[in-house]
Amino acid sequence: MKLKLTFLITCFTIVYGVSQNPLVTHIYTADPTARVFDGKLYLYPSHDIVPDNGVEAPRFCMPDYHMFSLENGNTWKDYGVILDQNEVPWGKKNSYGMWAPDCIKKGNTYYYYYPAAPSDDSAFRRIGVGTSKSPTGPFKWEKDYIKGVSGIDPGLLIDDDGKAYMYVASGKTLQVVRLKDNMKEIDGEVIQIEGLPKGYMEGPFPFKYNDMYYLTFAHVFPDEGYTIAYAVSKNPTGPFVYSGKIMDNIDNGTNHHSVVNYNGKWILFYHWWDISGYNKLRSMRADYMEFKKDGSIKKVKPTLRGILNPKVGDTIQVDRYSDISGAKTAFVGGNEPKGWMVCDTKMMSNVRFNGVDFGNDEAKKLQARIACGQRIGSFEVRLNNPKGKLIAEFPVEFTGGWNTWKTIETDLLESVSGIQDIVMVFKSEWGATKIVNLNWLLFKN
Ligand code: FUB
Repeated sequence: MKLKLTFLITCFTIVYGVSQNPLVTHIYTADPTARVFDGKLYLYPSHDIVPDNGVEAPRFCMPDYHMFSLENGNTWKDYGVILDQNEVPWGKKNSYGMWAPDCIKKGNTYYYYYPAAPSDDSAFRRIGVGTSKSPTGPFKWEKDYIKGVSGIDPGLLIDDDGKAYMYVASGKTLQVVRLKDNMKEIDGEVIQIEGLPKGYMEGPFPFKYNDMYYLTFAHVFPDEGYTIAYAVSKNPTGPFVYSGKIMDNIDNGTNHHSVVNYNGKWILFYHWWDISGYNKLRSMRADYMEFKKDGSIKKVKPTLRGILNPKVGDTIQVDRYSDISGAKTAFVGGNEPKGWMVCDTKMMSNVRFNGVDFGNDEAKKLQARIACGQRIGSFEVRLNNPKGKLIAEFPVEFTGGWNTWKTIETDLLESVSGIQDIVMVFKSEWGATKIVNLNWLLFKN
């Protein structure tokens, strides 16, 4: 555990992440709200940290917000801190309670909603708002919180008629309130949402699909723990009909999500604790989501692979596989930057990684980052399945040990175009249980 906790973290103003799950590895991020503005994908998560020595922090230690955008189809750009807890005009200082935010566009203005502990102690969390002409800020923060409503996890919906609704979680239930045109004041009473199941709920995220209102939320089943669930209604304020789970419990302390349609595909963003091994230090993830013909949502299976397509020139973290057989993954050691590797590669074990974008026959060479403590065997890269077209082959070489890393390179045997699934097949003598440790692959032109 200690090893995992020391895994991170230096925070730069702008950095780039990777295209698999978890989405970023340089800081802990939770509660991802994804939004598409003018065709570009943005993420507005919260930020978990390890408290500094001597700092009295609540169980979730959350001092500020970062935000991210998707660049070049496969990397996440971090814009740094967009709001610090001690810049909240109405907030209690050093309360480390900057929980799940949201951002929405109305007209030409972006409105960023966030919960924080108020200095007047009038509620556990109040909700503040900031405005900007850009989805990436800087935001101008309102001097006071939104009066007449309290709670956590604001989730926003702007209906087709331009009316705005804010959903919040408060007191284990979910509420909704209409906002005035200025988006900074409530319009009418806070409404308790009817038709939802029993059990603790939080993280309401609304969206509209085929003229139905979908309210998705984190829901704690007594014997299962956190799930992601949804309910539907013909009216934004309900009553809603509980319609089932979008994601089962994934052995996490919390789960919190958002749903977005990006380039014609539905994506569920959520969090887990892949890097830290501790459920208060979370990391954003994403997987594709599908609707059935009747409008119900197919349950999403969490994957390591995630959603994006690495291109020629990108590092492919094969330990974030689509499928694995006869091999394992573990944290890398030795002279390697932190990350994961494929290891314990038995004779004929294989790892599949779907969706590599080869462009128009752009790749001519392939690099592999390996560590190897023996000299016998090879590994192949094939298309589609373990017996598919062979596109590259590496004899293994002794690198100095199972934690001593080296980059090796070979020419591609075939021309490859378009988006392809690749499969790495490990070969040696029958009975071999450790052929090579593989960290990443990189196709080059
Ligand atoms: O991240 C802090 C809190 O944990 C969020 O507000 C909840 O939804 C849960 O994820």
